[in-house]
Amino acid sequence: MAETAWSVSAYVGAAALRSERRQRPSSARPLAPRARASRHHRTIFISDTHLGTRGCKAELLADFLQHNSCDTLYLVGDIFDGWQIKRWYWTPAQDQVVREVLKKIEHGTRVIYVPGNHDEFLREYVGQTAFGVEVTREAIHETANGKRLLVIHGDQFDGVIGCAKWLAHVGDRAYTLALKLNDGLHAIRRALGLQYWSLSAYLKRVVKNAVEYVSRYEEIVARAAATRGVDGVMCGHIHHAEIKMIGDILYLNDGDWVESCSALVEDASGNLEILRWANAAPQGAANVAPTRRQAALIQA
Ligand SMILES: [Mn+2]
Repeated sequence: MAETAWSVSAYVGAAALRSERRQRPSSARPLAPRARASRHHRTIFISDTHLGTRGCKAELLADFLQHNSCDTLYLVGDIFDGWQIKRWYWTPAQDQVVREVLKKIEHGTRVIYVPGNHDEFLREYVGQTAFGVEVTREAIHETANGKRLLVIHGDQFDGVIGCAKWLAHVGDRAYTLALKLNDGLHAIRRALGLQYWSLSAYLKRVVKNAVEYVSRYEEIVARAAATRGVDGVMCGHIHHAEIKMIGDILYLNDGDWVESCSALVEDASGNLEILRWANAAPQGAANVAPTRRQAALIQA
């Protein structure tokens, strides 16, 4: 495990150096110029990017990071996918994601990394800072309007929900297959000039079990947060972005970058919002839609 962790961090370092040299045009497809201005946030939360897999929507994520700056960036777990280490898949766009994060650090953004279950090898580094990234088991984030949020990835509740970890691995295989089909569909739709649409996200939405799973998960996380004396909880893991009150607890989930391509952001007043980046696909250069901001604002 330690060896795996070492090679991944070495790889990230090497990737950053290579990227440095790749400032000139290369064979890598450049991102289309964006028709949007950059936006600054007090805080950005992202998770479940699953870098190292085919499912990762790295071009969209790199584009999002380029167009959204922040004082603090929380990486809320499953950023790298260590479960896929034998089938490691890396692209120039994923390189660029790493480069965008390092660029943010250079520009003064504080980056806090809370490892999840797919990048649990990084939990060995809890309490340390690597490449300017602070690694921590969990964090307490205080919003601009004084709300205290417990920041966790959220996989620790899988057992309580009744899903063993080995079952999650089996699920991961099936899920990877669904994502492959999804990417094929994405390529066809792109060729037809249609907007990004997620098959796996759609399947999850229509499967009743998944819905029940999500609501049970949300309640369990909120209940656990209540015992910690915080105002809210910020997590990821289930790939389902959300902002809602559960009892007295503000439940926040920043979604993912394999299906929904969403982030949770906080403005200077402490307002929280889910940003969905999927409809601003770089590939749709001729027809750049404005970023759809969904799931509304909440006065936290
Ligand atoms: Mn997870």
